[in-house]
Amino acid sequence: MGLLVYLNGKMVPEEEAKISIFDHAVLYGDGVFEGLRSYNGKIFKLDEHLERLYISAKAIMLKIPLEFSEMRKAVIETVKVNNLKDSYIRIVVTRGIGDLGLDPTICKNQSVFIIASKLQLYSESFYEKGLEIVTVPTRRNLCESLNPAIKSLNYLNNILAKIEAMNCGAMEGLMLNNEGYISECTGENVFIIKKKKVFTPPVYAGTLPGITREVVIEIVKNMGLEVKEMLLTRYDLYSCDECFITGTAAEIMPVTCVDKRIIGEGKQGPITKKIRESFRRLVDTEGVPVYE
Ligand code: PXG
Repeated sequence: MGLLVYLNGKMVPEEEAKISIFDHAVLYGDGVFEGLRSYNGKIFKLDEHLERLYISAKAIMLKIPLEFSEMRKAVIETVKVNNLKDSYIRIVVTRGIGDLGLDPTICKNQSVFIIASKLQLYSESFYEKGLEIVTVPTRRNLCESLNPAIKSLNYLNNILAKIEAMNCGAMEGLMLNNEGYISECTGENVFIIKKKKVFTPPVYAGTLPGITREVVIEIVKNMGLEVKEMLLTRYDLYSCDECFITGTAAEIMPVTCVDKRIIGEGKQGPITKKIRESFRRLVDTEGVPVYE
C-alpha cells in the first residue's frame, strides 16, 4: 500500500516501521491504543479519542512521551502525508523496551506509532439486513481485574469471544459480565429499543465508554426519545423491538438476530434507521479538518 507511518517523531515507510521484540507491548501486551476515523478530510471526535487514550495510559501508569497537543498534531500529520480523506487511524503507545520480567518501571523508550490507512467498510447491504450475533461463553473481564474501560493492548478477552462467535457462524459475539448481565460486543457497545425507549448497559457493567456510544446517546436525546443506561439481560435483547451495536469501525450496525431469536422484523428497524441518518449528518459536518 506504500503508507507512511508515524513512528516516534518520524514519518517512515510502513515496511521500515518496526519496534523491538523486547518492547513489553510485544512481550506482555503492555500498552494502550485508540481507533479513530476521518470522514472527507475531517477527523471525527479527535479530542475525545485522545482524552480516552491519555486516561487509559494514566490508569496503567504509562507515561505518553508526547504532550496532548503534539499527539494531536502527529495524528493530523499522519492522515495528511498519506493524502487520505476517509481513513481509519490507529494510535498505539507501548510500554517500551525492558527485559524478560514484568516490571514496567525499567522500560525505556515508550514507542508511539500512528497508522492512517484506507477503510475496510461493511457493505451497505449489511446495514440493511443487520447482523446476527450470539452470546459467547467467555465473560468480559471483571472491572476489578482488567477494567474494560481501559483500551489496552491486551485484547485477548475480546479475541477469545470473537473466536467463539465465529465458531458458531456469527460475525459478532455478545459478551456478558461475570454476573450474567450484557456488557458489550467484542469491539462495539450494545443498544436496544423497546416501546420507543432506548437502553444501553452502563459502563460499570464492563464496557468501554465508547465514543460512538456517547454520540448516539446525544442523537437519541435530540430526537426527543428517552435513553437509559441500565443493566440488561439476554431476555431484554430477545424481547426488544430493535437492537444495534456501535463502534468507530462498524458505526451503527443493526442487529437482527440474537442467539437465533429474530429481532423485530428481522431487518433494520425504523428508529435505528433515523439514528443512523443523524449519525451520517454528524460525521459529514463535524470533525477536525486535516487539510487547512
Ligand atoms: N467496545 C470495545 C471493546 C471496543 O474495542 C468499542 C466498544 C466502541 O468504541 P468507540 O469509541 O469506537 O465507539 C470498541 C472500539 C477494530 C476497531 O479495528 C475496534 C474498535 C474501534 C475501532 C476499530 O476492530 N473498538
